[in-house]
Amino acid sequence: MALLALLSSGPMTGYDVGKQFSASVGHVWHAPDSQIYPEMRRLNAEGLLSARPVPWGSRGATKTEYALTAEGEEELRRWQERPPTYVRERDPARLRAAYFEWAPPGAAAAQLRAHIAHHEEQRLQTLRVIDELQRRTQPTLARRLSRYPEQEQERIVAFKVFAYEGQLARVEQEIAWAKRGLELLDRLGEPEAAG
Ligand code: VNL
Repeated sequence: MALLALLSSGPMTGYDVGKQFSASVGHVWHAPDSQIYPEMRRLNAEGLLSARPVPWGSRGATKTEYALTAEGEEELRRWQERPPTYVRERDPARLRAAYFEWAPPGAAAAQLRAHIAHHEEQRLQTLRVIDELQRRTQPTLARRLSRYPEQEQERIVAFKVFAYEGQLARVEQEIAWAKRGLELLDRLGEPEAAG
């Protein structure tokens, strides 16, 4: 569905799909190139994407350009009607934290500081993405907006920003949680040496 959503911004070559995916929808739905290309072929075989050769360079070579079909658009609408599915919790940071009594001296605090550093980085990236979207300078979004009249553009931007605000709230919560963990470790101190 992330690929169909990306292609709803306009037709693009397989190469551009790979590039634009990671710079747009890939921020909320990560997929490696190794998954993208087979999936494009599958969506094409299912009739949700069309593929056509377009000229490439001056030597008569071609590259494949993919476009969302009418069935692909219908699939996007059906997807928006389906209830979301939720996966059961599998969180490596929470799992490790639940058993910090096994952490050698300093290891639990180091885990939490790494957790904070990772999410501080994610937070900055998310803020950069939100800024690009609000300025409408992000290339995929700019291209998408060019296909819509002005009065529809505002809600298209607002929905993208809304999604990243959810991501922002989550990373900020992770930072706050890990900071509370550092305080907890301070309060509890190191265990007595065994034996
Ligand atoms: C789009 C552009 C989507 C930039 C994004 O994330 C993004 C888009 C969902 O127009 O499809 O960051």
